[in-house]
Amino acid sequence: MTATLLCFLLAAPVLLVAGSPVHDSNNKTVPLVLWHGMGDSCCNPLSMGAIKKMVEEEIPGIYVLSLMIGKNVVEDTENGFFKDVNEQVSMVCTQLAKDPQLKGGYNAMGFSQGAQFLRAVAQRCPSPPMKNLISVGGQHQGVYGLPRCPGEHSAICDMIRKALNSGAYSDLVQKHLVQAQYWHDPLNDDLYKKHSLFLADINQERGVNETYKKNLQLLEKFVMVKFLVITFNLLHSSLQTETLQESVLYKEDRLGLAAMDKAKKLVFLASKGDHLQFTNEWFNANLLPYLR
Ligand SMILES: *[C@@H]1O[C@H](CO)[C@@H](O)[C@H](O)[C@H]1NC(C)=O
Ligand SMILES: CC(=O)N[C@H]1CO[C@H](CO)[C@@H](O)[C@@H]1O
Repeated sequence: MTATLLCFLLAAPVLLVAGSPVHDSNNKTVPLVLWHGMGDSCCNPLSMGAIKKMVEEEIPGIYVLSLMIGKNVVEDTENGFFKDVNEQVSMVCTQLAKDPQLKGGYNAMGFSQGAQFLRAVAQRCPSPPMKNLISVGGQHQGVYGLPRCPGEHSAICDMIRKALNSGAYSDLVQKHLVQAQYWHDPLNDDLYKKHSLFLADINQERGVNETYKKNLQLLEKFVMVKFLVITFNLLHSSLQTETLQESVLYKEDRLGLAAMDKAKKLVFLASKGDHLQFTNEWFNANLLPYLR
């Protein structure tokens, strides 16, 4: 039998270079909310910090909020491994609703797991309105394996792999391990549907919540970036990739993606690099237009 999988790798910090922001008092910019990937934090100067700076430089006057889950960078990083995802999403919804700068709406950009978390924000929390959702290497159909894990966190990653392999769908692991909550073993679909606390809920595996569907339709664009090195490697394994249009999620229309596709709201982009590796030029040419 062949199983199907979409993108399934995790975060490595993105390397970018940027200068200092330029401010403009007469600005009509759309604020941007960033959600970092696994092993990363809101404010790492080599990843989210660099992206924030670069966007601020390219779009003078823009308000960029890089989400910190917890009280400081250490907590933020740990929470990316261990904090219940549904709680994280609900914290973020509260934070966004309270932020006066976001009242008129905002664009959202999520990296790796941060991308599926922001999709949950779009589906669950329509106010303030999210305009464009940009998913950079998101794993909207989940992961099955943790082949990449940020170097400095390799001990944590080994522990997580063990826990996932021994019982990703047990209640204990589900409740305490972020990656278990978007673990999707294509050979054990029933277990996934029944026990996945986060991904199976936002992907409407246990029944369709019309509110999720309606809220997702409110997006102006849903931009999905994939990284071609990963796709290429998959071709050499026993698993096969499928396009979003080939997926059951799309065919059963559990999220209204077909309608969004028809309305040209779905944008598929590819970057030649490995997971989360791209250049400033690629970012500016391909993603910046959705932030203006
Ligand atoms: C559907 O989703 C909304 C938004 O999160 C939630 O308030 C509501 O309780 C959900 N309905 C069901 C039946 O789960
Ligand atoms: C520097 C500055 O004034 N930025 C503002 C530009 O406009 C947005 C949206 O009104 C504000 O959120 C920024 O603070």
